[in-house]
Amino acid sequence: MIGRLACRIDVLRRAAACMGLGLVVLLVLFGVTLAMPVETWRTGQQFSGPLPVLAPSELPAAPGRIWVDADPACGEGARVDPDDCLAIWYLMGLGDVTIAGVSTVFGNAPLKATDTVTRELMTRLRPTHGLVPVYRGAEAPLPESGAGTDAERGLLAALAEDELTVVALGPLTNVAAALQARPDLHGNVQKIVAVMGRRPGHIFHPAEGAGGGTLFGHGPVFRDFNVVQDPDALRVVLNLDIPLVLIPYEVARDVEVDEEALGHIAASGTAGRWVAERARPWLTYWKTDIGRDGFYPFDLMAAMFVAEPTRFACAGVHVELRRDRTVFFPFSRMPALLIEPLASGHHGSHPGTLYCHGLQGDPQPLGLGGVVARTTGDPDMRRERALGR
Ligand SMILES: [Ca+2]
Repeated sequence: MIGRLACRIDVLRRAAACMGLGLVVLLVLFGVTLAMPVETWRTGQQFSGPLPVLAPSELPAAPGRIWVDADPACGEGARVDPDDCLAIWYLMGLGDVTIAGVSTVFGNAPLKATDTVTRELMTRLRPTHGLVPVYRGAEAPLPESGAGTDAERGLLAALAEDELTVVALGPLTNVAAALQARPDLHGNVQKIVAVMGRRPGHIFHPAEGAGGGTLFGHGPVFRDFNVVQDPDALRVVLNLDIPLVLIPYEVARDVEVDEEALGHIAASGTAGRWVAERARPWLTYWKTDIGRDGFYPFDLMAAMFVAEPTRFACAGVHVELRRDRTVFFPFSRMPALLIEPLASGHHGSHPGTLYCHGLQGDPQPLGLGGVVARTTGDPDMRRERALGR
């Protein structure tokens, strides 16, 4: 009996030792994986190949009247992007664009915060740029929330007056709720400019081996935030017969907002100073955890597209909302808005979609409402794009 018990204890000891050894091997393999160099295909460049570029004459003209739907949360935390605030500040500075209204949506922060931040920003912009009404929108994704909000009523009233372009900087909840309620007004939506979309296999990985303080320099990986926040709203928008312009991570990668750019923005006036101050924690996060001197200004790129569409390299694409099986767990399980070039013969949905994947022409400063952000000017990326023309 005692001999049998000793034998069992011995087996258990050996099993525990094997498990321990296996765990150590797994940890070593995990560490080696993280320490491996980061291939550039993770940003969607080499992996997917070049995309065609439409001629400037084929791009939509700059709109005269827009509606901005946004989830501004600048200053609401060190890891909350200030992009909506920068975009609204920039759009308000465009002399030749009328902003019919600004609606707020949950996203970067709960609605209570995004609505408050928007109103604070608009109050600071009002003395120099005039009054633009703000409409409170959805506090949760469809179908729980979205219908019957001030945002929905405001957008529909503006559409009933005249044509406009919708600039959607957050989840599409408000836009979907409003437009699905009134098909008769769809003809007055010139297009929807939305910050989202990616190529299959594309992971939003801003460190790209640049260093940073986490995971051997691999740094954080971002989600296609506006897609995953409300895929049902996106599905509604994709089923509308309204032209769609996608401003993806990929094009934001062409521009960095650094200390110098924030300094210019701060020097522009009261509102610029407020926005720049609230953007600094985000810049610090990019410096310390991502290892870059500046951050990619996602929503600001959509605002720049409104102002200067011909500066953008855009391709006509098919789009599909589905899982991306070319990337690894857990990203493959998230809903993804994936694009394929029109020429690929892929059967997607929603005709009339532009995917603006880069900036056109030589690297040069982009106007930022009278100030300047430098372009990153990645020569390999531009060469690939030139080959795609
Ligand atoms: Ca946003």
